[in-house]
Amino acid sequence: MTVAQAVVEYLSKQYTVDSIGGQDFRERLIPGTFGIFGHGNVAGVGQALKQYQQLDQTIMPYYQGRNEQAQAHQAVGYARHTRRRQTFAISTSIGPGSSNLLTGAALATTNRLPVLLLPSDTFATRAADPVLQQLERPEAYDITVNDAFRPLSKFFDRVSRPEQLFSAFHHGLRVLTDPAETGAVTISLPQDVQAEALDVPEEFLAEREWRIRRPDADDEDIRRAAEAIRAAKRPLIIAGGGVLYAYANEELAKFVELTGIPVGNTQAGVGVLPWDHKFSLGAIGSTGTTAANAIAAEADLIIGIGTRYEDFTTASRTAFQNPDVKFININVAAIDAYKHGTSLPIVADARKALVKLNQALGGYRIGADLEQRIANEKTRWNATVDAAFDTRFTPLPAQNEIIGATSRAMDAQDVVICAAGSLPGDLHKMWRVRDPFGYHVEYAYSCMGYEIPGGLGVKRAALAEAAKGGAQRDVVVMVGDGSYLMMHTELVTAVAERIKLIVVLIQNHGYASIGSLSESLGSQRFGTQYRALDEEHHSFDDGDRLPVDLALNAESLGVKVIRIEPGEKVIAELEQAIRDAKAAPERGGPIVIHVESDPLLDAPSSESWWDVPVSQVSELDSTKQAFQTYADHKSRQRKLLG
Ligand SMILES: Cc1ncc(C[n+]2csc(CCOP(=O)(O)OP(=O)(O)O)c2C)c(N)n1
Ligand SMILES: [Mg+2]
Repeated sequence: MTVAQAVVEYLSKQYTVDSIGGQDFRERLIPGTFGIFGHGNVAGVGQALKQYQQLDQTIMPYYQGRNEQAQAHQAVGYARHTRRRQTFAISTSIGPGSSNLLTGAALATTNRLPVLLLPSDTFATRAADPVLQQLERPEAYDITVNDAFRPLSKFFDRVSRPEQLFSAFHHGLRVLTDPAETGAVTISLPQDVQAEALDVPEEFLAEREWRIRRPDADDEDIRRAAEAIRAAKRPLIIAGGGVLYAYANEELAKFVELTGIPVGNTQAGVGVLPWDHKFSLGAIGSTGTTAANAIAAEADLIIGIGTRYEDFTTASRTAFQNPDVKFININVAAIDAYKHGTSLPIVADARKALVKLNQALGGYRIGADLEQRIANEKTRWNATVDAAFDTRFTPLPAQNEIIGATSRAMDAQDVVICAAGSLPGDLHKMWRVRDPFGYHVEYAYSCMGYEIPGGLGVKRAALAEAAKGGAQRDVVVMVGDGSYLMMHTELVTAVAERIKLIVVLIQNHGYASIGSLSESLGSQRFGTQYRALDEEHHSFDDGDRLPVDLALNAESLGVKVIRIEPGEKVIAELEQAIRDAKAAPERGGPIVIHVESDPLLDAPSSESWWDVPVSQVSELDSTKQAFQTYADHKSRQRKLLG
C-alpha cells in the first residue's frame, strides 16, 4: 500500500480510552479528515481517502472546508467540546495550503488542544526542483515552508522516507493524547513519499487504544498543600480549563461546599460551577467580576487549578495585593504547576488531586466573615449585570443588552461561542453559565475568525454527542463584524452539510474593543473604525460609514438570515429571532441573525487592569494623560516569580 493509504487506515484504527471515576470512555481519536486539495495531497492522501470511502464510508469520513486555518479551528472546537478525547486530521497541499494552517497550529498549541496537521511537502527526492510553491532557500536547501510549523507545534516530524511513517505517527499520537503535552501535532508529508508504496506490518494497522493519562497527586505534595490551606484565612480558588478537561467540576463543587473556599474562573474555566452557585464569584481578572477581583485582592492563598495564569487572569499581576499571598498550583502540566514561583506545586490530574485534598482537609472551613463578604460581593455584582442587561430603548442597543437577550433565549445546555473583540470580555463578566459545556470562548490565542469555524466544530461534536444519546445542544456563535469579515466562509461548509449553526452577528462598524482600548491608552481610537478613506487627511477615522451589508453577504452564501431592524423593539425582536432559530429544523443549515450595536456603550467595569504599555513620551496630550494612569497601575504590579 502507499504511505498515504497506510496513514488513512492507521488513523481510522486509533481510539482514546479515558477512565473517569472507574468508568471507561472509548472514542475514535480521529473521526474524520479535512482536506483542501492541491498538488501535494490531491494524489497521495486524496487518492487514499477516495479509495477507503469507496470501500466503506465509515473508515475515514472526509470533510471539506473553505480555508485551511478554518479547518484547524473546526478541529479545535471539536477537541474542546470532546474534552480532548477526539480531534480531526487536516491534509493540505504544499506551500500556501500548508502555511495557511500556521495560525491554526499556534491557536491549538496555545490552547493546549489537540489537532493533527498533515501538511504536504515538496519532493523528498528533489526530482524537479523547484516545484511550484517551493520556498527554495539558497543557504539551506533542506528548509521548506513546513519548517515554520516547528515552533508552533508540540510535535513535528517529516516522513522523508516511507519507513519513517511508523515512528512519526506513533510518537505524534503519543503527544496528541498526552494531557500535559498536547497541542498541534504536525507530520509533514512530502508529495512523492505520500504516493510511494511500502510493506506495512499488520501490527501498525491493528486497532490501538491510547489511554489518557490521569496522574495522581504525590502524597507529600497534598499534605503540604492541606497544611497551607488550613493555615489560610482568605483562600481563593482560580479554576481554569484544566478542571473541565479533567472532568473535575463535581469534585471541585464538593471541595468548595466542604470548605467554603470561593471560586473565580478564567475564560476556559467558565462552567466549572453554575453562575449562581453560592461560592462562585464568576470571572476573575481583567475581564472579571468586581466580586472575584475584590476577594482576590485580599487573598492570602491562591489555589490555582488547571490554569495557565494568563495575564488576563492575574490582571497583569495586579490582582493579588496581599503581601503574604501564596500559591498552590494543581496542574497536569509542570510548566503551569510551577508558576508564580510557588513552592507548593502539585503536578497531577485536577480531579485526582481534588479527591485527595478533600480527604486531607478534615473539617477546614473559611470564617463567617469571608462567607458574608462573598455573599455581599455577589449580590452587588449580580445587580450590576441585571442593570446592564436592562433594555434601554435606544435606537442602537448596547452589546450588554444583546448578551442579556441571547442568554435569555438560550437553554441551559446550549453552547455560546466566541473568541475575539469586545464580546469575550463582556461574556466572561456577564454570561450566566448553567452547564459545564455551555461556554466556549477561545481566549488563549483570542483569534479573530475562530468564531464561525470553531462553532461549527463544536456543533459537529454536539451532534455526535446527541447521536449517542447525550444532550441536545444548540450552538450560538456571537461574532463581531471585524471577526466576521476575517473568516466567515465556513458558513458555506455549514450550508453544504445543512448544519444548524446559529450566528448572532453584531455590526458596530469596526473594532469596539480595540477602539476603547486605544482611547484608554491615549491613541484616540486610531484606525479602529471601518470608514471610507478621507483622502485630504489620509484618515480612516472621520470618513463616511461603509455601505457594507453583512446580512446580504451571508444571504449570498445560501444562509438563512434574520435582520433585526434598529428601533425600540430591537432587544425583544432579537430574543424572538434566537428562539425562532432554535426552533428551526436540526438539518436546516446555518442561520445568521444580524443586529446593529453602539460601539461606545461599554460593559460594566471589572475594577481591574490589563498591562498594555503606553508611550513614555508623546506629542499628544491624550497619551501624556494615559501615561500617568499607566504609571499608577504599573506601581501595583507584583514581581511574582516565574
Ligand atoms: C487575527 C487577529 N488579528 C488581530 C487581533 C487584534 N484584535 C482583537 S479584537 C479586534 C477587533 C475585533 O473587531 P470585531 O470583531 O468587530 O469586535 P468588536 O471589537 O467590535 O466587538 C482586533 C483587531 C486579533 N485578536 N486577532
Ligand atoms: Mg465590531
